[in-house]
Amino acid sequence: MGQLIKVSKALTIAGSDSGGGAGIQADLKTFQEFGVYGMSVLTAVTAQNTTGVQGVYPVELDGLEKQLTSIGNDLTPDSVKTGMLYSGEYIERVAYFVKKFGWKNLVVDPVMVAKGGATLLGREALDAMEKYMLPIAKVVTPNIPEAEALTGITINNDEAKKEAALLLFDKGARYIVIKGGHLENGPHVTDLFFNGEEMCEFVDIRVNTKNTHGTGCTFSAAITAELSIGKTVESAISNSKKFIQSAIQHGIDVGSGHGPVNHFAYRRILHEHC
Ligand code: PXL
Repeated sequence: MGQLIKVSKALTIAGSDSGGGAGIQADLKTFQEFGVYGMSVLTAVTAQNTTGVQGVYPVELDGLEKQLTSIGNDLTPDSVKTGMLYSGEYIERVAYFVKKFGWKNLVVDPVMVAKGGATLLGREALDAMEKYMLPIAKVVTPNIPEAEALTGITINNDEAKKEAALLLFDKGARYIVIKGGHLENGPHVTDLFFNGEEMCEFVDIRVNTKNTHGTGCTFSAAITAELSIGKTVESAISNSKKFIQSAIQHGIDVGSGHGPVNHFAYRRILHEHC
C-alpha cells in the first residue's frame, strides 16, 4: 500500500522563463527545495535565455481565469506569490480570484523589468498594482527601481528607502522588504524590512558575479514557501536571505550571459555535511 504524505502547498502566479532561471521555473525549484508542493498559474510565456528576452506571449485572459479556478476548486494553497503579472487587466483578475477564494499569505514581487531591460509589466499597470494588489498583499518585495515606481520617491539614500517603506505600508501591504541590491553602496547589500511598527536592516556581503538571473523570483518564492509551512514573516525573510545569498554565491555556469542563481546551493552546498 502506498502512503499518502501531507505537505504544505504554495502557488505561484507568474510568467514562464524558458531559460529556467527566473519566473515560475525559479519559483517551483525553490518550493521544492523547501519541501513544499508547488503549483503554478501562468500569466505569460517568455522566450528567454541567459542573453535576454526574445519574446513575451501572454496567456489568454480566459486561460488565466480557468487556471485560477482549477486551483481554487480543488487545491487550496497555503501561500501564494505573484511575479510577472503582464498587465493591469491581469492584475485586476488575479486580485479578484485571490479574494474570491480567500487565499492567504500573499507575497507580491512587483516584477517590472527583466535583467536585460525587457519590460515585463508596463508603467500603465502601476495603478492596478496599487489599487488591487498592494491592499491584499501580506508581503511586498520590491527592488529599488520597483519601489521608486510604486511610490514616486527617488531612492538614493537610507532616508528615502524608509520613506518608501512607510508609503508602501500606507498603500496596504502588511510587511515590506525593499531590496538594496541596486544601490551602489560598497561591499554590502542592505535590505530594509518594515512590519508597520519597526524598521530593521538585513545586511549581507555583496557577491561580485554576473550570474544573478532569477534573484528576485527566488527570494520571494523562498518567503512564500516558508509562509506556507507556518513560519512567521520575520523568520521567513531571514531564512530566505540565507537561501538567496548562497544561491547567488554559488551561481550556475550555463549560457553565455547572465546565468541563473543556484536554487539547490543552500541544501547541497551549505548543508551537504549535515
Ligand atoms: O526576475 C524577474 C522575472 C520574472 N518573471 C519572468 C522573468 C523575469 C526575469 O527575467 O523572465 C518570467
